[in-house]
Amino acid sequence: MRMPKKYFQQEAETMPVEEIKKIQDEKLVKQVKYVYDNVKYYRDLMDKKGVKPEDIKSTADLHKLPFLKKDDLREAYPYGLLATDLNKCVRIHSTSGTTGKRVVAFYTQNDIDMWEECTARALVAAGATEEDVVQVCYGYGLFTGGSGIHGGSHKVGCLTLPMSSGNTDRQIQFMMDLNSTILCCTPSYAAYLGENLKEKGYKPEDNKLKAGIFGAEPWTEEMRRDIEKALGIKAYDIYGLTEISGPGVAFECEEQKGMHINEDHFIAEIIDPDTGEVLPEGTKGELVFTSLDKEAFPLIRYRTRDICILSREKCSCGRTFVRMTKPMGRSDDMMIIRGVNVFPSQIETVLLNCGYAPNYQIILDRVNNSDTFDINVEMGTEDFSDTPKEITKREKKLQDAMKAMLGINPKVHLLAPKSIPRSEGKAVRLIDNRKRYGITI
Ligand code: DLL
Repeated sequence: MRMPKKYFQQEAETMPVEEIKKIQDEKLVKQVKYVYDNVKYYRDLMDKKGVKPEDIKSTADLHKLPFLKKDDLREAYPYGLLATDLNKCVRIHSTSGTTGKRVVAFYTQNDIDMWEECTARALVAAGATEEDVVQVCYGYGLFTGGSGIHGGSHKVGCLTLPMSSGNTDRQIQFMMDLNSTILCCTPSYAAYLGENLKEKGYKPEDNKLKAGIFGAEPWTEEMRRDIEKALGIKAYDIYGLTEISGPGVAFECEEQKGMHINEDHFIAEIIDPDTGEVLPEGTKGELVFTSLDKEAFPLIRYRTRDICILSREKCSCGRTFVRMTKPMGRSDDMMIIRGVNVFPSQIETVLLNCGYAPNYQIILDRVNNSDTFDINVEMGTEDFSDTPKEITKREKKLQDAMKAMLGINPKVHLLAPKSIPRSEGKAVRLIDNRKRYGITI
């Protein structure tokens, strides 16, 4: 058996912090000039703030630059933030926007290579070598999970099983017949697979899995322990977002104490979500990313809305990249349901498009490690019906419209007018019973 390599790109992953800073300084100056010259949207934002590319001489000047928010992406949809000729782009991926328009991110071949190197780093940190069989059950398609990990797995030289999500019986059959050694999926699906394996009479030692790389949604340390026990593996966290590339912006090493951010490609800042002020290391706040190498869709000071803490404490794995904690919450109202990002404003858009008033309530819970998602919606007094057949028909129609907008299927319940309790102040739109299990997003 081949000894696992410790790092995919040792030089980059273990370089002294002063060197990381130097590289970031140089790349930042170039990237800011590049966006200013090539993206009118940025030029306007910077001009409005009175800052020119020449004002940015190093990362110490980063705070002078304007933030970019998800709303900017909606405003610039679809090509407004594209920094290169569309002919140079080879792929798009997409994630939820706050209303009907989705976020679309573009990639050149160099962008894809850089991203796949990041996911390869994550795989190697979890012990991957070319002898491994990597079962990728993140979704393939517009979602970045499947193809991002898939590309990294190729770079490491692993045998890659492009399973995509769902079809649990086939997942288990391939896992057992093809001897998968590394499992990549959302943590809730990993837990679900563990339960299914048990139901089918398999013990943890019956599979050949040694590690799992799980992310795209919040999960707790308790959940990590359950998954590790159920599958007989070591479970690693991985973080990322479509806007910045996808999975692999940050990844866990064998220490399992926070995720190393790939700082040769991205600068991370923590800000106060209310004031925008940059906070010192070790303080809890909103994570902001600046890309350093992206060609098609470079983002400067992009507000992720994820709340976390950064730490530069030395890590025994030898990597020098700063570490982020698991996201501890959001500074907006985004929910992650079965690994899919959902905004209440998307639900309101569907209701309005389908002729309903936005009197609704979202109820989330977790049953057998899987999210349940119910939406109660009031009927109006004019179109009220109490015929069960008619109600079922309307519920189905609304449910289909929700599925088309959100990509996941809620259970829609139509209720009599005025049956959702009115609150004195802000409407209580969300009842998230998953908090009982430590899930905070
Ligand atoms: O979820 C990318 C990804 C795919 C990451 C596979 C890891 C594995 P988006 O769909 O754009 O991209 O969603 C990004 O998901 O801002 C976080 O709020 C949340 N998120 C991602 N990873 C984690 C994680 C992908 N490990 C949003 N823990 C981010 C908690 C996570 N939340």
